[in-house]
Amino acid sequence: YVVEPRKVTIVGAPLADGQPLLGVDRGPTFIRKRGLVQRLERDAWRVEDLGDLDFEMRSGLGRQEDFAEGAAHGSTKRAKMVGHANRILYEVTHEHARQDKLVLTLGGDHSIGVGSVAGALKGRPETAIIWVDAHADINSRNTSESGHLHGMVLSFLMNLDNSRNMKGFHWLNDESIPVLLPTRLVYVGLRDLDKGEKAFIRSLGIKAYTMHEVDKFGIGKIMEMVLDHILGRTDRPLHLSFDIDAVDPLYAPSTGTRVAGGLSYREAYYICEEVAHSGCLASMDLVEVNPTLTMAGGDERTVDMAVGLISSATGNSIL
Ligand code: 6HN
Ligand code: MN
Ligand code: MN
Ligand code: MN
Repeated sequence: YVVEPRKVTIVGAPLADGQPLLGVDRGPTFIRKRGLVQRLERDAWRVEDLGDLDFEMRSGLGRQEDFAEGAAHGSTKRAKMVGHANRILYEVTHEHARQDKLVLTLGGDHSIGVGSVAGALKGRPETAIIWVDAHADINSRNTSESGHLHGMVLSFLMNLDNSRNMKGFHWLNDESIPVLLPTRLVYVGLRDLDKGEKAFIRSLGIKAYTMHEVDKFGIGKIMEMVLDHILGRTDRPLHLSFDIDAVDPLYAPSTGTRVAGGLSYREAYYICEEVAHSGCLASMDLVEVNPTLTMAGGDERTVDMAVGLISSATGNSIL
């Protein structure tokens, strides 16, 4: 599968409402400041940067108001705001996927994956997804223990427990947006799952390479198995959803839900290099970068890692 030769669209998705910590909405700004566009241009991409989308709701669901807004409507927090933002993102990513471009979405928290993947699936229905994350992000409103929507992305895309009927997300009930099939998803890097998530993964038979398998087989073999599982001999579009918290906090500390025991620096890069090598990358999210969480003096490791991983996934090879 080949996107229109070397054309990439960058979409900033400055959303923090899928989790409780401010700052992750500034991820796209930090990533651009560290030279993303220049890196892509140097690698011979024609870059169209759409800037940051405007997710403001006129109806007064501002940040200042209680984050626990959701409490009044059951346990899921800020569903209206997150649903609204994702609808906007979905429309933009769909439009550019339809035009055969590489679509790069900069988060924002991982809840933006609802819109970016829905747009990818509508524009390129054969799309398969590699979800690189410490977490499985597959809770439904029934299984979520936190009510945070960044932990529930895949339940919307797969319509588990009828998620598409949640307030804010009705727009997903559109036959032209394919429901994500369990066979079209593969996880890498998992190490912190909720009980209900384990049950979903087992009962749906989703392929999951946790850190245990990374240790056991090594990242080389893992990526062979990942690509074999979702591509086989076919040539379908790949969507890479990369949550920076998949990487060990030693290398990527500036993120909201750190979990020890993650991907090494090289393992993270290797994943992106192999995705590039497949020649099938059609869309990508880089999410959960929150540099404001690092102590005074600043820490550029996490943002640099984000820029480097995007650069590798889009084909910048070492030699
Ligand atoms: N992420 N499983 C936890 C929850 O709240 O549902 C953590 C989710 C983390 C989500 O990192 O994108
Ligand atoms: Mn995630
Ligand atoms: Mn995560
Ligand atoms: Mn290879």
